Amino acid sequence: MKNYFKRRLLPCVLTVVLLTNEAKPQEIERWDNRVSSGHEPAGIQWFKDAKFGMFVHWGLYSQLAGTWKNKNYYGSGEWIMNRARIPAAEYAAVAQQFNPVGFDAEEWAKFARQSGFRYMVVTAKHHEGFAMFDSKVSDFNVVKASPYGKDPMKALSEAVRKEGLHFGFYYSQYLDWHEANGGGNDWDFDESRKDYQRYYQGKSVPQIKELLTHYGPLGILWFDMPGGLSKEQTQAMIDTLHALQPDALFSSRVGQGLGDYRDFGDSEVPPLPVAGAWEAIYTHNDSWGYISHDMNFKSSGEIIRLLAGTASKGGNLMLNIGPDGTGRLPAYSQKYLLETGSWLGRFGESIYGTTYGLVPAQPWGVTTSKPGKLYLHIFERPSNGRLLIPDFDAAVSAIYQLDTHQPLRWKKRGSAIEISIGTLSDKRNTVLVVAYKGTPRKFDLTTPLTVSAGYKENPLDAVFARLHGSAKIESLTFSHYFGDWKHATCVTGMSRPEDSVSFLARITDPGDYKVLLEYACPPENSRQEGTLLFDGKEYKFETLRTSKLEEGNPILFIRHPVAIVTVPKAGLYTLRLSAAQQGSALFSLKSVILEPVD
Ligand code: H79
Repeated sequence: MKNYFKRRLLPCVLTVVLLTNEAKPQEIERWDNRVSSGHEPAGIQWFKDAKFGMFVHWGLYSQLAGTWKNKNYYGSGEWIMNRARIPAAEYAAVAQQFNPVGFDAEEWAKFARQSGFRYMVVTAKHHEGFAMFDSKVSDFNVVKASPYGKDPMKALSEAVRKEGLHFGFYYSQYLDWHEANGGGNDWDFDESRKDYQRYYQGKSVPQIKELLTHYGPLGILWFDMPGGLSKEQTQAMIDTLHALQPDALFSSRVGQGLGDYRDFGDSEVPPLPVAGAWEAIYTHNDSWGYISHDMNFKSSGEIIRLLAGTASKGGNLMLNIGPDGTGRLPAYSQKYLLETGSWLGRFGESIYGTTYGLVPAQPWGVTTSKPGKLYLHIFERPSNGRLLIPDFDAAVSAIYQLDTHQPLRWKKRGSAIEISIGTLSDKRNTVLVVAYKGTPRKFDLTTPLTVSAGYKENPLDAVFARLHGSAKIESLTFSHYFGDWKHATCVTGMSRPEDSVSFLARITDPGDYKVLLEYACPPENSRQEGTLLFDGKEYKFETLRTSKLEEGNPILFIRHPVAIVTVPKAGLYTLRLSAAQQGSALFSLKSVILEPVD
C-alpha cells in the first residue's frame, strides 16, 4: 500500500513492462490472468455477456461538488477531503447539508436500462468513510447523520433489479479517512499507531456483511484500493463474505491477485485482447464524484467507440456517472448516455454476448465476434468506399449492415476481403456483419497493418511493432489533473542504432504519404537524431521536446511530421525507425501515422 502511494506520487509516471521481445501471436495468452488459472467462477457468464455497466460515485463529496472554502479542485472530486486535508470532524459536518431530495431510484434505474447498461455498481462507502446506506455498525451514515434520513441504497437496489439489471456495491475496504484506524488519513491520525485489523473487524467487514444481508442478491461486490492484509487474510475475508452470497462476483481490487474477475487500472483498456472475464472502468468526465465545474464529458460517439473498443479486446466497460448532492444525474450524462442506449438498440447485437474480435484494429475501426459472425465497427468510412479485412480465411456466406440488413458486395483479394460500401447509417459507428462458416484464423499480431489512401490517417500503433535490440513495449501512466489517469502503450528503450522498431504494412494504394511520429520526449532526450527507413531509402529527423515526465505533467504526445515517402505500387512495405547515434532513449513512440498526401 505504502509503496503504491510512493510509486504513484513521486515519479507520477508508472511504467509497466508489457512485452519485451518481438510480439508473437502467443503473446496474447500472456495477457490472460484467469483462463490459464482455471478458477473462473461458475456464475460469471452473465458478467461476460453484459459488456456495459453503470458505475455511480455518490457521497458527501457530491455535495461539495469539487469546491472547499471557495477553492475549486480539479480531477478526482471524491478525493477532496484528502486534497484539502479537511479534518475528519469538519468533514463529518458536511453530512448535515446532504439532503438528496431530487433522488429518484426508479428514474435512475429506468435511465440505466434505457442507456443500455446491463448492471450498476454504486458507492456504498468511498474513502471518505460515509455509508450511503442504513448501518448499525457506524452512525456516520446517510440515515443517522443526514437530514435525508432514508436509505437510498434500499430503493435503488430494488428499482435496478426490477428493470432487469444486475446490482452491485462499491465498498472501499481499507481506506477510510473518517476512522482513526482506517487507511489513508495521516492529517488527523498518526499512521504508526493505526491498527488496520481493528478497522477491518470493527467497520469494514461488518458493513460489507450488512450490504450482503439487507439488499437482496448482489451481482457484484466492487472492492477498491486494498491494503493492510496478507494474502491469507484477504482469502479469509473473501471466504467469510462469499459465504453470505456465493454468487456475488468480487472484483480483483479485493487485492493479492484474488477476486472473481479482473479490473484494469482506472481509465485503462489493455492494448490487445485479453481472455477471461474483465472490466475496464472509465468516468464520463474527468472526475468520479460530481464536480460542478467539470464539463469535460465524453460525447455519445466517444462512448460508443470506447465501448466497442473495449469489447473488441474482450472486456466490459463500466462507465461512471457522478450524480450531484441533490441526487440528480448531470444533464450531459443523461443526454449522451441515452443516445448511447439508442445506438445499442440498433447495434447491440455486436456488443452484448460477444468475445474479442478476430482481426486486429484497422484504420476503419475494430471487430467483435460471435460464433459464425464477425462484426466490423466502422468508425472511419474509407473515402474510396473500399473496406479491407486483412487475413480472413473462413468461408464468408454474406456481408450485411447490421441495422438495415442491407447486403453488401464483396470480393476476395488474396487472403483479404474487400467490401464495397455506400453510405453508412451512423457516422459514429456503423456495424457490418460478416457471416461465415469454418474456423477463421485467430487474432494474429503478425498480420500486416492496413494502410490505404481512403483514410485521412493510418496509424501504426506501438503494440503492433516488431522490436529489435533493446527496444521494448511499455505502458505509460500519467494524469492531467488529479487522479484522472491516462495510459498509453509505447515503444521505449531505443538508444542505439541497433535498437530499432519496425512495422509491416500492406499499402493498398500507391502515392505519396506523409509520415508523422507520435511520441513523448522529455527535454533531456530531445534534439537527438533518428533514422526512418522505408522502401530502401533513409530519412533523418531530430526529436522535439515535450513535457518533463518527472513533474507529473501531462505527457504531451506530439505528432511530428518527419518525411514524405512515395509508394510506387500496392504491396507489403516495412517501415523501420532507430536512433542515428548512440545516446539516451530517442523517445516513447506511441504510433507512426501515415497520411495520404492530397
Ligand atoms: O473511486 C475512484 C477513485 O477514487 C479510486 N478508484 C476509482 C474507481 C481510487 N482510489 N485510489 N486510486 C484510485 C488510486 C490512487 C492513487 C493515488 Fe493519488 C496516488 C493516491 C495518492 C497518490 C491520485 C493521485 C490520487 C491522488 C493523487
